Amino acid sequence: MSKKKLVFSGVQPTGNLHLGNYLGALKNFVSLQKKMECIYCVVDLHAITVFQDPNNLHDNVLETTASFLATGLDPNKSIIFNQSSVSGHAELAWILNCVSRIGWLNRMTQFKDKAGTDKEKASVGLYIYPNLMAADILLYQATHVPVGADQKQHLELSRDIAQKFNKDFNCKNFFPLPEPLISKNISRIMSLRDGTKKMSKSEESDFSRINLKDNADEINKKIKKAKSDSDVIPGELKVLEKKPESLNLITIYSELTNSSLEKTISEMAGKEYSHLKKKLAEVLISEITPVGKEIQKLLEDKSHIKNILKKGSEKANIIAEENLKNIREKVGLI
Ligand code: AQP
Repeated sequence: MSKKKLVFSGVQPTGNLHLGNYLGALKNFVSLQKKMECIYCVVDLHAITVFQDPNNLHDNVLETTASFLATGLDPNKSIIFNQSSVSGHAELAWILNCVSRIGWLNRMTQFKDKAGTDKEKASVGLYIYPNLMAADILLYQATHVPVGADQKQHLELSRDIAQKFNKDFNCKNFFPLPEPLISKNISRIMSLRDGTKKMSKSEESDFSRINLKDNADEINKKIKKAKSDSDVIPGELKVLEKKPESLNLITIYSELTNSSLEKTISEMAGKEYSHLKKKLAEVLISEITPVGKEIQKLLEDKSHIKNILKKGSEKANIIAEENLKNIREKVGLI
């Protein structure tokens, strides 16, 4: 099998995409599409590891695809499709369920976070979610996976699974070991209400995140209400690190203005947070609201979006089937 560079990544259609998805994943997806072959997937099978209302799920798949397109993903350059339309994901996931070890899954912190205190009631799907993620990547022999830092542990598991498969079936280098591509500055965008939690679609309070579809008014309100500090902005990173909400606002501002964190801190040192918030709302409005408007516009023609997904899944299926043929052979399946 060829070991050329190939990017794979996915986003769950679990609701409005937000600034964390945008800075942690989508922006990176778009820049990679200029340099490498890329496959971007709306991972609907991952979404149902937590119950989704079927009508909402259907709409969210279309909206997530529209968000891909609105941020600049081009279906003529990248393969864009939804996971459940290529059955190879589920088939390989089963094979990898038999390669992956219970002890490895028990170490996954995302399961612990998402399952909460009553783990017995979490779905089995949520528990084995990382094996499906490994299948997503390995099905295409992907070599690079752009993700936010929250997914680093799952990526490491994918590498362990790939390595064990290669060893168990005596096929050295059969699966490439996928490399995570994690942006250094903005690996994790945190909640606007609690700087120790990541910004997330499923967080109850809408004030915890900036959604890609928020209008200028909503962005202004959310940034004004964002937790910060009564002191002026400190000039040292060490001091800011003890104030996670403040550091988060400065990190977002520095990312959106393409400036280094150090430069932004020295520019803001000694100023009131209201000054930072005003500037931050301005840059957010100028970068995010055009994306939101484009999402709305794309959603007016759902058949166009469905058509893009259909064409993408046809292309993805060809690659998946060819790889699956070899995988079945290695495992001894007829
Ligand atoms: N806060 C974040 N900061 C940086 N990157 C983030 N990503 C998600 N949140 C942040 C990255 O976005 C990509 C798609 O994530 P996902 O939607 O598939 O799953 P998730 O990480 O579980 O995102 P959410 O918003 O927290 O969804 P829910 O609430 O449904 O679980 C990934 O590359 C992720 O790293």
